[in-house]
Amino acid sequence: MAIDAIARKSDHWFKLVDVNGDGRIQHSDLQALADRTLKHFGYEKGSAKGRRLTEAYDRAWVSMAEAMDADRDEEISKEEFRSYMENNAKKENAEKLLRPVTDAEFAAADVDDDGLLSPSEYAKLLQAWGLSSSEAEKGAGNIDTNRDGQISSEEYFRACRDFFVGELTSRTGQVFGQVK
Ligand SMILES: [Ca+2]
Ligand SMILES: [Ca+2]
Ligand SMILES: [Ca+2]
Repeated sequence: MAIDAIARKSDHWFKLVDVNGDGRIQHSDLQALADRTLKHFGYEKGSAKGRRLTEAYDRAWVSMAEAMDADRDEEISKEEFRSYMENNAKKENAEKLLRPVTDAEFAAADVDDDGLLSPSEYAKLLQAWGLSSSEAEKGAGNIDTNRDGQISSEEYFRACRDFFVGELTSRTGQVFGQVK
């Protein structure tokens, strides 16, 4: 994939996750993102969905630090993240690294517990991450690959995976809002 496309995707995602806006990703950014998501959906931290999301993000931080924090300063810089995306983001690793996170996010967003995300449930998840409702709606339409009007956990996982390891297309470029 073109280096430019990877840099654009990396920087887009980075900005969403760098909650405190200091240009680096720390464990506290992921904790803040989990807290914000739970608050947005109205779950207590100690609820089943709350614990699941918090634990998934805590584990994600450990995996991310291991894979990306090259200088071991407990922070992931933009450069470290880009370098990971350029050199090490592989489809075959996505199942192990990403699935626990996407499943926990999916469960949090599946408000009516029917095992599927409606476009509005999905949009609510993206809004929790700071995206506008129109961006969120666009994202939902692109992830629903079988066009049944609902997002399955598999569709959600694949969309996130393809965002990280796939080509930058009109589908993958909108999973977390439009990549500029
Ligand atoms: Ca930060
Ligand atoms: Ca670092
Ligand atoms: Ca649902």
